Amino acid sequence: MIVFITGASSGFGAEMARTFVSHGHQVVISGRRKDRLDALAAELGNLALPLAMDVTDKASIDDALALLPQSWRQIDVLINNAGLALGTQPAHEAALADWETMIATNCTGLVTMTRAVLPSMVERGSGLIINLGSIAGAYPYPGGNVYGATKAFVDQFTLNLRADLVGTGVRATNIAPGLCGGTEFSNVRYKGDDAAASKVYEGTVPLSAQDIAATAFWIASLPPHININLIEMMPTCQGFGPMTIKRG
Ligand code: NDP
Ligand code: 8X3
Repeated sequence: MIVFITGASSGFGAEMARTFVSHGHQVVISGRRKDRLDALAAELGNLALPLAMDVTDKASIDDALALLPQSWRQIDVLINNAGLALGTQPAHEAALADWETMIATNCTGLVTMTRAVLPSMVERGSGLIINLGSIAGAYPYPGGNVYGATKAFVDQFTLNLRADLVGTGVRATNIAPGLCGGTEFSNVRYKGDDAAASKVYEGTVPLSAQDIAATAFWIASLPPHININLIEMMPTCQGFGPMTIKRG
């Protein structure tokens, strides 16, 4: 298989690259930080191809895809993993620029990549798109505002892809994880406040990037007649908050 992973310079994406390469698959590892991609490519050997690009910039995506060598062009699996949360402030205090960046990355970036890669999958009658949603797309929490909304978009876009792709042989899946540690997700969300970031996981056994990578690999290894629409997964220690009621 040829697997194209966005956001492979850290976290889930890097671990998914390790998993697919360890099973003998070719993996395009993409992201903005070229040094990270080069280091991962050096670790993984010639089954990994580093490709620097920014999913918020269509020209950057187009340029990167145009650079793919001929033997890497037939993408079997696109994993739209690049994404981020910024901030935990309530809606009336959050920075508009943070909201715009989340929408540009988690929504616009994901659909731009999908639109670029999908036609050749349909033409070949096979392919798989795995999108990284989140439980934040299904359940609201204070400070989740636009991050949760972008992940709800991912959920519904994946289902609508399914609606369009029935009969084409192309599959689409949304993996929607809950609390997951060992990635840079919270460091990014708390803008480099690493103490606040690590507090998120204190006293928990969160999901790991390996858990997500194993899930993505399992989905991609299923026979072509099976489409997993949605996998929602949480660590056992995570549950749901009560409804908020302001009294008095
Ligand atoms: P990380 O911060 O470790 O990884 C995010 C990746 O996205 C990085 O490789 C980063 O690379 C890339 N990225 C961010 N912005 C861009 C951009 N504009 N263009 C290209 N690449 C970009 O986080 P995780 O691995 O934890 O998260 C991966 C995905 O999983 C995200 O979509 C996240 O929302 C989702 N998720 C995470 C959960 C968690 O608890 N960790 C739970 C549920 C979902 P670079 O900076 O080099 O561009
Ligand atoms: C990441 C999970 O609960 O921090 O998508 O929003 S959560």
